[in-house]
Amino acid sequence: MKQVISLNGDWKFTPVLDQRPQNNHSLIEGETPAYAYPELIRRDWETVTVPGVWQRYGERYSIYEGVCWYSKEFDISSLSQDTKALLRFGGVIYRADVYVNGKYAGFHESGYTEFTMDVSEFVTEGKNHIAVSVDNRPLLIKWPDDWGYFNYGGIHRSVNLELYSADYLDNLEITPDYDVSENSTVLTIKGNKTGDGNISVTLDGQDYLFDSSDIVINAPLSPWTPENPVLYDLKISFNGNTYFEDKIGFRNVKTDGEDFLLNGKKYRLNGCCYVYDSPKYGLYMAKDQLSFDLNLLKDGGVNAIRTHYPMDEAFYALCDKMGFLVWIEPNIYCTKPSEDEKNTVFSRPEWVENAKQMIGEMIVNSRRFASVAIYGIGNECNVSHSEAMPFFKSLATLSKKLDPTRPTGYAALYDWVGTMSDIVDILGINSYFGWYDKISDIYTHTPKAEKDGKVEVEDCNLDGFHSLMETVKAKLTRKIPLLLTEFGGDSIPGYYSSACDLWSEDYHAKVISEMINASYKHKEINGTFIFTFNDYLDPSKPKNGFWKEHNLKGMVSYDRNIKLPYYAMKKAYKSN
Ligand code: ADA
Repeated sequence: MKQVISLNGDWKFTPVLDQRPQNNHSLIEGETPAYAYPELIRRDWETVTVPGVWQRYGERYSIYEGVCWYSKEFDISSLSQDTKALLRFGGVIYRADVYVNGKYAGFHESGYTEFTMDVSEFVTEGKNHIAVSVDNRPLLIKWPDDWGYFNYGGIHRSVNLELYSADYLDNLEITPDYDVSENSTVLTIKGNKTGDGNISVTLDGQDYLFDSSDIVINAPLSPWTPENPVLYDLKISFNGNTYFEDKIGFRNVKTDGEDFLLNGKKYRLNGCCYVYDSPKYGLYMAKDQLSFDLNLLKDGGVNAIRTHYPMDEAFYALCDKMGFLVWIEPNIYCTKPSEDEKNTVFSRPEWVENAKQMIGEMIVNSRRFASVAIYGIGNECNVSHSEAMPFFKSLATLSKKLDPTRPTGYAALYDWVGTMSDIVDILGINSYFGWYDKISDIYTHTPKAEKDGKVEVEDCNLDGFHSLMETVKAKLTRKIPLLLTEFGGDSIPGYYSSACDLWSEDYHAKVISEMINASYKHKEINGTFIFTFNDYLDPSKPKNGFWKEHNLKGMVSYDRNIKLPYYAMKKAYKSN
């Protein structure tokens, strides 16, 4: 039997303002910090809502980096000797140290993936207490080591306690695929069955019985596509108890030479990147924000989304329902050691392990969703470094082992492709022709025309882009599909210019339409991902009077007001 107790809702919360060692998680090993005592009087702690980020709990936490403690009491109505108790955290950014009833249950590092902790030996029948210390500081290991998006802190995704007792089914792995030649689903289910009895699966009203938990179901159902995102009811039960009940879609994603294929046919990805950052919720992926954003993307003609880090289940579920193909990746991001550096993060065991852990958790959490199409393994790293290739090879191998049905991808910085085409199935190219090459000085980012004292109508001039593509093609070690995984420019929301000044929405719109048109000149390019859907907090941008803490490459502003480039995207994608 499985019982789920939601630990979402009110928690007690306090920041640790005195960060000397005795107060944080790194205190004397084996000793419980006072913050974790169940009986501690927490009169002076605040009541906050989980999921959430502390930057939204009050103005005073907006730039706080450090340790905060969370505490909650909960009841377990009945518990038997052999009950397995599993805490499931959807995401805690960044390090979580968990205490149950004052006992240390373990820790987890990396902020965007789901993880579980077996707390069977710590829970009791009746009243229980959980305390979590959350640390968002970039300490020893923290991918990425270069921050391109805001460093939020907190328990930003759901927390549940799962209780398994007597006969049960756990560790369910559900992978949907589609056999194009047979016109049939390939639903693979694996799990861990404790006890005798049959597993019953109901798919689209049809019942199937299995005595083992190694299941494949071929059913004559219609394939899922972004244009027709058909989903079917799936229920998995064991000895009369339900372990999974949701909608599921089936499709086949693969590559063939230079082509990206969906359900056996060449498919063009009209994509947009999505660095989720909500003015209301920060990193917490609330359903109303997701649905607002995804509706705008759909209406803008977008059929594919690329994210810079693994997302919440709610996002994948909505993409399944609304019809988006999704490229997800762990935040192995912009890591560029110079050639002469040795023992880089690409080879240090604790960093490598952490990267593999992220890939593993990302795939385990997302593989049941039809929308999830490509597993990226990194973004804009120095892949020519001698330690990079073995690192990325190990990530690609792990990805294939955990889910052989999905292609792997990598997003390269311009022509920094190394021998990546040997390792991944799809190569993404990020380039900003028509934008960064138009700006004279990387610190002030002054428009060239203005600097020379001339005002002239800006033209994008994408010659550089076309020669980049020739360089990339020459560097490929074999034929694989290419995608433009980032391109665009920045615009200040509400800055219009008939002369098409740089930083205006007009110029931004022009770059978007000209780049999409330019992509059609290269048959190897299977799709385009505009960077990015919304403006977002970006600490990596210099404060130059144009950027004021926000990355301004959004089709919509941070507050989700539509910018002119959104209409350019819509026009280009709807006419293709
Ligand atoms: C890179 C990076 C993005 C963003 C972008 C930019 O391509 O992958 O996250 O930072 O640059 O705005 O320049």
